[in-house]
Amino acid sequence: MNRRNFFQGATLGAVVAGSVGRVAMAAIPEPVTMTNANTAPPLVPGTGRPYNPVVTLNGWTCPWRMRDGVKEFHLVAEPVVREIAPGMKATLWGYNGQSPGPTIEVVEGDRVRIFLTNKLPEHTTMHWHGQRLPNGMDGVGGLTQPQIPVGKTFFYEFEARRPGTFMYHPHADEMTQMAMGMMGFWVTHPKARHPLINEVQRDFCFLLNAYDVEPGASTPKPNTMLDFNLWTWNSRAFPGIDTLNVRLGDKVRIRVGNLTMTNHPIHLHGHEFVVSGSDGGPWPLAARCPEVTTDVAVGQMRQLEFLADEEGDWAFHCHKSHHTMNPMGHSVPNLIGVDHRGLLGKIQRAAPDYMVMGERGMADMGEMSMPLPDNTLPMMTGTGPYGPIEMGGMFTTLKVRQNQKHGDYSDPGWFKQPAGTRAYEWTGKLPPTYSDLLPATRAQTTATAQDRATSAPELRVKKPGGSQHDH
Ligand SMILES: [Cu+2]
Repeated sequence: MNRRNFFQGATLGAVVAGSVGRVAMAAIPEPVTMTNANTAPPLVPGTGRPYNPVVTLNGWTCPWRMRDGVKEFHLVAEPVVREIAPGMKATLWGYNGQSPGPTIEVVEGDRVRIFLTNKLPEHTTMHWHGQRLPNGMDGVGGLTQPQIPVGKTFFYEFEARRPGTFMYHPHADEMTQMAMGMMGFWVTHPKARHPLINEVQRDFCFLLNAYDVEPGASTPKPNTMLDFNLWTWNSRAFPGIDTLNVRLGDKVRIRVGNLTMTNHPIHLHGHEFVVSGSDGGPWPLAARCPEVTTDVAVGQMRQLEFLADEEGDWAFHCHKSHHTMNPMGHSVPNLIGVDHRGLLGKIQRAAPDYMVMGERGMADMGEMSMPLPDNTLPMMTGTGPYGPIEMGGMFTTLKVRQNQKHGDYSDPGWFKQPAGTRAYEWTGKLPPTYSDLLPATRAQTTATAQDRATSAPELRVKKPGGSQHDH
């Protein structure tokens, strides 16, 4: 199925029903393949209970067919070529043409049957992370089922018993198969209004993953445990990660699962969110507190929820600074503050590829267009309205716009900041808009100081060897 057909299938129920009719007599549903890494529009359910679909960042939702009241999906485990960002493609293993595989969306209480065809060069299985299910459907090769041999199709069947945020991945030669990109998202929507599950206008999901691909190569090294060089969301690195585009005033949920080898503190600018749930289920209200960063540990899933009430282009990223970078040599010496004028040329005459960290920091790299080996990404790249963004890896933007239409997920372009609301060079006096703000700010400060004087306990700080100072 190409993108055009998929759009039709996603938006026109009749087309879905027609194609279901055509294959209804077949024993196994035809697998659907995605040919690109774009964010597909939400797949509005044509059959089964209605729900508010999710949008998978640089991904898509797996179409299904209903047969005798059972929702049937067909996943094909196979080698795929995934574009990590424009300019770089990786040779991965995935499902139905992409890594990660398509998101599975079902409704609480649905009976689900998933056919899994193994087109890998080795055996595999599928584990349904977080699900309540019969033991024999848990997908741990050797423990709960025999491995699925090359060329064979197995099926899994269970009831989606609890609503929530889940994922799927193999439990067979795990280190290799997950390092190669085999994983996917799973969302079980509640069958009715749930006291702990909010209705939202935008519901995004993606998985955190990481690869170690030598610059110039395309296949990840599965033996790498810590030293990854591609930090990705749904197997995409900035600037290849699509932006999250929402309408001002939308309630937004972002579901994140971590299948890397380390934790990721996920950080949102300009808003506070609560963690409303995890793969363990919706969290009790008393357990939700405002945050701007939340750590997602390995094997964990988190749902971030917030009201998008500040217009603008807001950075949304992992807060580990090395995870917002693309491939770099880890043996690059730090020469900040070292005057090495003249040195570089001499070394490069002996070793033409030699490169040093800039003596002023690394920012120059954002603008530098160095010759790169084929099929790799600049270390930090992506250009905004004010120049290079100096980011890579796990970084994208939440775009909040007043005139973004309901249900419109297209990129509105860069935010046009109202005049006088952007940081800029001090030239001796403040612009009128800032001066206007000052009296209010001063009054607030005074009030706070008075409050402190009347209510806060007095602090006395004794400096070593000095006199006491009141604060
Ligand atoms: Cu990270």
